[in-house]
Amino acid sequence: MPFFEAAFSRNSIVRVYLNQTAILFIALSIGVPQVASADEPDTDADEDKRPNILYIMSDDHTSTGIGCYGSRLAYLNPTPNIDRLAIEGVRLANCFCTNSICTPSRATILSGQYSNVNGVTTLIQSLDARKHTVPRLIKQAGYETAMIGKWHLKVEPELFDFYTVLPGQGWYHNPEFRVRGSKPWPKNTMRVNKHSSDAITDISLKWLKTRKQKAKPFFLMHHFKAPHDDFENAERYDFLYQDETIPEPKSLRERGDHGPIGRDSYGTSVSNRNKRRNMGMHMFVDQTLDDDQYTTESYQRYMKKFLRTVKGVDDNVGRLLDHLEESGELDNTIIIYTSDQGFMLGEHDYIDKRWMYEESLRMPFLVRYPKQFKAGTVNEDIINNVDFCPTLLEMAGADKFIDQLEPDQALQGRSFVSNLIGNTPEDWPTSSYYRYWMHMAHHDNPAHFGIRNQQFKLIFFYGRKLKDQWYYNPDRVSDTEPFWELYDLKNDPQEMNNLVDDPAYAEKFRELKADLYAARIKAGDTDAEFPDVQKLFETVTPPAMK
Ligand SMILES: [Ca+2]
Repeated sequence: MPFFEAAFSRNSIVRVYLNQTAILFIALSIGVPQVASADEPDTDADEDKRPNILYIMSDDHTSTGIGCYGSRLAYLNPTPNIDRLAIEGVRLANCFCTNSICTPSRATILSGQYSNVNGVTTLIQSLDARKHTVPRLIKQAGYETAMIGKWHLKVEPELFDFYTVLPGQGWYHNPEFRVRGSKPWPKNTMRVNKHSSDAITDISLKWLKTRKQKAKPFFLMHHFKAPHDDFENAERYDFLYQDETIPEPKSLRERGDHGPIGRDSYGTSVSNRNKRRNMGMHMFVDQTLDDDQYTTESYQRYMKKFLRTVKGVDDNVGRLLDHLEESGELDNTIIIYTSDQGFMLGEHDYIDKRWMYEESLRMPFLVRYPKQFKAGTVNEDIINNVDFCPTLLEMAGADKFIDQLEPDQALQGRSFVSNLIGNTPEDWPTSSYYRYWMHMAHHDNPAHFGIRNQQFKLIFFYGRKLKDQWYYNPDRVSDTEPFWELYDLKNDPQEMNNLVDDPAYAEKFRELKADLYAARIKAGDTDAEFPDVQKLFETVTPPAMK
C-alpha cells in the first residue's frame, strides 16, 4: 500500500465516500432538509489531508554538531530543537553523501542521480531543469510547493509554485534574495535587513501562513545558508560558549596512520600544517604563536564560531516547529532535517568537507511523522542522498509518476520509507559509492572515489586533474600520486589506521576493490571519458595488498 494511503486510510475512505455517494446521503442522515446540488463544492470533501512535507536542509551542518548524534560536542546541548525530531522520530545513523560538496549534493537530491549522471560533478555546473524531478513530480501529485533559502544551482527554481532564494552562497547578514517577478531571472530581487537564518525562516513562516492553495498539502524546501563558512552568527550569539573550552578530537594533534601513509600534506588544516590555507588564518590567529598555541587558538575560535551559527539554525528550526504546533499541523507534517553533507571539525586536523572520511561523508538525517514513524528510532541501514528523491516522491504519493520519467531522468536510488517504518527490504544495498571530483581545488583534497559498507571503507585517490572537472586557480593544481586507504570502521571508528600496509588485510582489500568496481558500474561511473583514471584504478596496488 502506498505510503500516504496507509497513513490516511481513514481520511481516504471519508474522501471517497463523500465524492462517490454524494452529498444526498449525508444530507438525509443528518436531517438537513435541503439536498445540496452535486455541483456545489464541498469544503470538507475537497480538502486534501495528505501529509505536508517540510524538508529542512542546512549547509555543512555535520552530524558532529548535532546533539542527538552523540559526539564530543553533545554535552553542550547545541541543537535541542533539531534533537526533538530524533526523540519524536527516526534518526539515520548511516546516511551518506555521494559527493560531499554543496552544488553536487543538491543536484543529486533534486534529481535522484549520481553526479556523473546528472552532470553536476563540481561547483561549476548547474542542474538542467528537466532534472528537477522532486519539485516537478511533487507538484504534479497535487502539492503546493516552495523553495526558500540557499539554492546554489544557478538556474531558476522555476518548477516550484513559490521561491525566494539566495544568489549563489548568499550573504549571512542583510541578504539579498532572488524572487519571481516581471523581469527575467535572476533580476527580480529583494533584500532583508536580518541574519540569513532569521530571514529565511521569516519568509518560510510568511509563506506557510499566506500560501495561495491551502486546500492542498504543502511541500516546502527550507534551506539555511548556515553554518557554512565563514560561520557568521547573528549578534545575539556573540558571547555564546565564551567561557567554554571546547573539547578537541584526539586526532587533531595525533594523526596516527590516517591518510596516505608517509604523506600529510593534503587538506586544509586547523593547525598551521597547511601553510597555504588553514583555519587560523581565517580566524585571525596571531601567526607568530608557537605550533601548539596556534592549534589551540585556531580550534577554539573555529568551534565557537561554528557552534554559534548552528545555534541560530536550531533556534529557527524551533520557530518552524512552534508554528506547526500552533497551527495544528505538526502531526500531519513529515518534518525532515538534514544537511547537504558533513564537515570536518578538526578531526585529523582537517577543516571543510569533500573528503570521504566519516565526518564529511555522513549526512545527518532526522524525520518526524508520528503517524508512521516510531519515536526514538535509530536506523542503521546504509542510505545515501541518491535515495532522497525517490523517498520524497513516495512520501508525497508522487512515486506513481516515476514511470513517466525519460531515460535520462531515471532515478538511481531507492525510497527508504519502508526502512523508516522499520521494514528494511531484504535486498537493501549494503554499501554506498562515493566520488569527489574537484582535484586539489580550494582545500587541497586529491580527487578520489570509494566504497563504504557497514564495517569497511576503501578509498582510491586517483589524483588526476580532469578536463572540466576542477575549478578555481587551475594553474596551481597538478596531478598527485595515486594511493589507497582502507579502514576497518568497526575496530577503528575514528579512521586512525590506514590498513593498506598490513598484509593481513590483502584479501579484504581485493574483495572491497571488486565491490568498488561493481559499484562504479552500477552508478554509471566508469570513466569512459577518462580511461587513465580507470587504468590507475585497475593497476595501482599497494605492495602489501598484492
Ligand atoms: Ca554544503
